[in-house]
Amino acid sequence: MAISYGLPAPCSLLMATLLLLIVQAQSVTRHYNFNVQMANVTRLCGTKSIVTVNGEYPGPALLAREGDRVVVRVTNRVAHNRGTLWWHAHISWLRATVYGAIIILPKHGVPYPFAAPHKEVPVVFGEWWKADTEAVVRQALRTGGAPNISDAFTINGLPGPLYNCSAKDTFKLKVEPGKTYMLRLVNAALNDELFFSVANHTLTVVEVDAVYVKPFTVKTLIISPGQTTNVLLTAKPFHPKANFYMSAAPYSTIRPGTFDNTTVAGILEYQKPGSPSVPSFDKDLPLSKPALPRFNDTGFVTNFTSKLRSLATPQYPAAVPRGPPTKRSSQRP
Ligand SMILES: *[C@@H]1O[C@H](CO)[C@@H](O)[C@H](O)[C@H]1NC(C)=O
Ligand SMILES: *[C@@H]1O[C@H](CO)[C@@H](O)[C@H](O)[C@H]1NC(C)=O
Ligand SMILES: *[C@@H]1O[C@H](CO)[C@@H](O)[C@H](O)[C@H]1NC(C)=O
Ligand SMILES: *[C@@H]1O[C@H](CO)[C@@H](O)[C@H](O)[C@H]1NC(C)=O
Ligand SMILES: *[C@@H]1O[C@H](CO)[C@@H](O)[C@H](O)[C@H]1NC(C)=O
Ligand SMILES: *[C@@H]1O[C@H](CO)[C@@H](O)[C@H](O)[C@H]1NC(C)=O
Ligand SMILES: *[C@@H]1O[C@H](CO)[C@@H](O)[C@H](O)[C@H]1NC(C)=O
Ligand SMILES: [Cu+2]
Repeated sequence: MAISYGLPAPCSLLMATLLLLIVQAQSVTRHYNFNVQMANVTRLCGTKSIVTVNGEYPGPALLAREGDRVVVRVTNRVAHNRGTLWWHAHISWLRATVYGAIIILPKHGVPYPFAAPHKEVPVVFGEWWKADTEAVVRQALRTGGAPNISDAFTINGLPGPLYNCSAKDTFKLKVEPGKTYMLRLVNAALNDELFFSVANHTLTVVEVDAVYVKPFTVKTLIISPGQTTNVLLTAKPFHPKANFYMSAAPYSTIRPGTFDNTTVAGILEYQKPGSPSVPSFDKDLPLSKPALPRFNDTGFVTNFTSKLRSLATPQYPAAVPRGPPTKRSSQRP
C-alpha cells in the first residue's frame, strides 16, 4: 500500500517495519492462569463445594485491549475429567461455525468400561444457513420475529447427498468388517434436538455428556443441542455388499414449517475383503436408509431417555447423593 504513495521500495519496507514496531509496542500479551478447582462457598446460610476458577466465584475477569494477545493456561484440578465435550463461540451466532469437539481420553492405563474400540471417530452435528448467520440474527432482532431456520444440517461440516449440490460434501465412515467403532457424537446445532440412526446397524450408548452410562442398544438415538453421546457401532462380520446412510433429523413438537425439517446423511462404507495394503471401498453399491421416527415422536424420546442410567459400578462410581432414600429415588432404583 505504501508503494501507491510513490515511495521507493526500500523506504516503504522501512515504513512497514516501523508500523509493525508501533503496533507491537502498543499491543501486549497478557497471561492468565486458570486453575479449575473445587471451593467451599457459603450462600443463603449453607455451604457447598462448587467448581471454580482459582477458588473465586465468579471467576477472575479477563481484561485485554483490542489487538492484544491473551494467553490463558487452564489447569483442570477437579476429578472426572475424561469424555467427549465440545467448545464453541458465544458471541452472537458465531457458534454456527465456530465449534469443535474436545476429546479427553482416560488416563494412561485406565481402560474404558467396555472393550476398547478399533477406532474412535468424532461425529459433530451442525446447522448450515446459506445466508450470513449474522444477517439472520440481525434481522430477527430487528423484526422481533423468529430467526430464519437453517437450510441444512451437517455431519462434521458436511451436508451430504440429500441436499442440493452437496453429494461431494458427504461425511463417510469407512469401516472394516467385524470391527467396533466408537462414534463420539456432538450436537452442535444451534436449536435442534436430533434423531440419529445408521441403516441396518445398532448403536450401543456408553457415555452421555462425558459420563459413562449403563450400556444399552438402540436403532435410533436422540441428542439435544449441546449434548454429547458416545456410541459403539460394530460393523457386520462380512462385507454386506451395500452402503448405509447414517442420518439425522430433528425432533420437534412445534408447528411444522417453524423448524428445519430436513435430514442430513453421511455414508457408512465397508472396506472390500482381501484388501491390499491400500484399503478400497465401493461407492456404487446399493444404499440402505434408516427409518427415523416421525419429527414429533415424543413417545420415542421418552422411551429413550428412560433408558439412561449412570454406570455407577465400583470401578466407575457415580457421584450419587447418599442421603436417605426419597420417594423418587426409591421408585427409580
Ligand atoms: C470443603 O469443606 C469440606 C468439609 O469441611 C472439606 O473436607 C474440604 O476439604 C473443603 N474443600 C475445599 C476445597 O476447601
Ligand atoms: C429470511 O427468510 C426470508 C423469507 O424466505 C427472506 O426473505 C429473507 O431474506 C431471509 N433473511 C435473511 C437474513 O437471509
Ligand atoms: C434444489 O434444486 C432444485 C433444482 O435446481 C430446485 O428446484 C430446488 O428448489 C432446490 N432446493 C433447495 C432447497 O434449494
Ligand atoms: C437392511 O434392512 C432392511 C430393513 O430391515 C432389509 O430389508 C435389508 O435387506 C437390509 N440390508 C442389508 C444390506 O443388510
Ligand atoms: C418440511 O416442512 C415443510 C413446511 O411445513 C413441508 O412442506 C415439507 O414437506 C416438510 N419436509 C419434510 C421432509 O418433512
Ligand atoms: C405429529 O404431527 C402430525 C402431523 O403434523 C400430527 O398428525 C400428529 O398428531 C402429531 N403427533 C403428536 C404425537 O403430536
Ligand atoms: C417404548 O418402549 C416400549 C417397550 O420397549 C415399546 O413397546 C413401545 O413401542 C415404545 N414406544 C415408542 C413410542 O417407541
Ligand atoms: Cu455455550
